[in-house]
Amino acid sequence: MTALAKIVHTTPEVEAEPDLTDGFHLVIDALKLNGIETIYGVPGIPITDLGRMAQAEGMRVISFRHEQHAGNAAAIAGFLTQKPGICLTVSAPGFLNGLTALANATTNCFPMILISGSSEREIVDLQQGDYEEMDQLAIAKPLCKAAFRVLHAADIGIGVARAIRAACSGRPGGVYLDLPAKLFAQVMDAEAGRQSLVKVIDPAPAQRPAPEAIARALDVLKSAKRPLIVLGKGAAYAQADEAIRALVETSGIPYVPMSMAKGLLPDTHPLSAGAARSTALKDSDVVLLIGARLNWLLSHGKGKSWGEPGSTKFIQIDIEPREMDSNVEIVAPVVGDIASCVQALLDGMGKGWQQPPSDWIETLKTKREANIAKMAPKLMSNASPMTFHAALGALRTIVKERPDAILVNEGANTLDLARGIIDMYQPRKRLDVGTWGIMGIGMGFAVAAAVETGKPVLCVEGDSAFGFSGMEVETICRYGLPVCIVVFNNNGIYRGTDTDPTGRDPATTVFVPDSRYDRMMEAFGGVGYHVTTPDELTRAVNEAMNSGRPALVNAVIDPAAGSESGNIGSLNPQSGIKKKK
Ligand code: ADP
Ligand code: TPW
Ligand code: MG
Repeated sequence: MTALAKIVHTTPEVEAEPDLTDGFHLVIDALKLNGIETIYGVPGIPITDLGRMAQAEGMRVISFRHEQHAGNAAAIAGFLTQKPGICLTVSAPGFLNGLTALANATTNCFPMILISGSSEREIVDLQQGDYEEMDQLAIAKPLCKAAFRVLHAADIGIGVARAIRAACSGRPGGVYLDLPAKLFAQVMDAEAGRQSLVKVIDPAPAQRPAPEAIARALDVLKSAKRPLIVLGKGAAYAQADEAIRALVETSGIPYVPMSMAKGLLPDTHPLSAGAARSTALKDSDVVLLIGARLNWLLSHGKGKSWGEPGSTKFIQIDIEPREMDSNVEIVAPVVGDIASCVQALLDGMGKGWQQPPSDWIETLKTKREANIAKMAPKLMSNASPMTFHAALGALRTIVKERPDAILVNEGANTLDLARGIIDMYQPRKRLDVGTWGIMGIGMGFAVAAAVETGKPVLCVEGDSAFGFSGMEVETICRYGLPVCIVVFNNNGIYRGTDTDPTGRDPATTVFVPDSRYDRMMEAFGGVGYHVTTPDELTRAVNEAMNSGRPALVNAVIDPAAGSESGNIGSLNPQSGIKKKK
């Protein structure tokens, strides 16, 4: 059903007026026509009624406490569904709050559309000081893939269509759509309005790779003695799960998953080299990148994570041609969508494909088993307070028993150690801080993961990380979402043991010691748990996840256990000035 509004009431004496529609209803109709059923946002002038009307028209409108979290929800909804997630905000400050999420979505190649109300062009452009005045379009432009403004109700259909296509096609990303307040109230004939809407046909068309590119890639792969596949979150996004599994298994090439590609094949797969990552990167001679960029997370494809310069050849599958050679030479660029490219490689391998030399497979298997064995006793520790490893050992078992649950993860030690310790078994079940290592995605991702998939969500949060979006526990309670948050409470950022050398203030990295985050959840009617041992943690999380109700487990972690910046301490600049002894 469309949302035609009878704006003008007819009376018996007056000739019947034509049916009318307005900007509000056209925005809703345009979204619904394109299969978009959910909006994440924060209400206020001029979009309060848009949210109300969208709800009345049957859309799901999830209201947050802060736009950044609504934006993060929209972004991860985009990642999970391949449809742009919608974030709706008010003008200037609400827009700016949402902008961080839009920029982060663009950086991570997640399709989303930030729709912000704005104040009147006439006043903004003359800088006459309107309510929440800001040139939002100009500010958004450098931070997203595309930015559009609609001034006439008759253009809403095409504006929404452009935004959807820009977000989803090619490399996905964030799009900004500026809707000035006056637009919402503009009235037009309902039939003309209906005609003006555009249903985007095939928003992300298949982009088939050139046959020469596939032949070149296969030649390079065939020449490899120690080949490796790196799966990135682009591969997870592409939803080409069966083809990717077939490529790995047919080729017999070991693979390393990037963080959000974990579970594309189960981490326990015999060809997974995740637990032998360092050896796999360093010793491989040919690397096939599938939806993974050679950015800082892969040491830019050079340096000490990799073999001698020139000893590793890269083949790269990516939909974005300009990604090729961005850091090092790509000897076989394969430009196209992952589903098509992977299928073309598989077809080209045919029956006569030679599996990689067995000594390479054995090397990685031995390394992987050694690393797993080395880790095992740490995961069993019963020390109190808990170490990160012991607490994560407990959660690892829970995730193994609940493979369809979605894991949201942020923090420093809490992130890096969870990524290594918690095995994933299904695609798109691990959502985390992504390309920027951004703190604050936790609750927004959790809300959207629950709303979009209906699956239970387990959030594993550093106490600092949680604080960035913690107020959204109210949102989680309000919508009664099946989200269990575990706060790894080590009293601070990285550690809880630092002190101010002058003795005046708390150190910059510490929080109120022994805080009870569980009580935040109780404040809004959810269930709080306070746990100090792995057994208590296991019991609490199982109880919470069985109940399907919002819960927060305050897990006490040894404040001395963490390391500075988790695994990336080496990125910290060091002062050139020697400390006086
Ligand atoms: P990770 O952080 O997991 O290494 P990145 O975000 O760096 O992953 O890389 C994801 C890459 O995937 C981007 O370069 C993006 O262009 C690409 N990508 C996203 N979707 C597709 C797709 N459907 N087909 C091909 N490439 C894609
Ligand atoms: C938006 C810098 C990286 S990790 C982190 C901060 C503040 C928090 C680490 O403490 P936490 O984890 O979560 O308690 P743990 O287990 O090590 O104690 N602002 C933004 N993003 C980032 N990445 C930072 C600051 C940072
Ligand atoms: Mg901490």
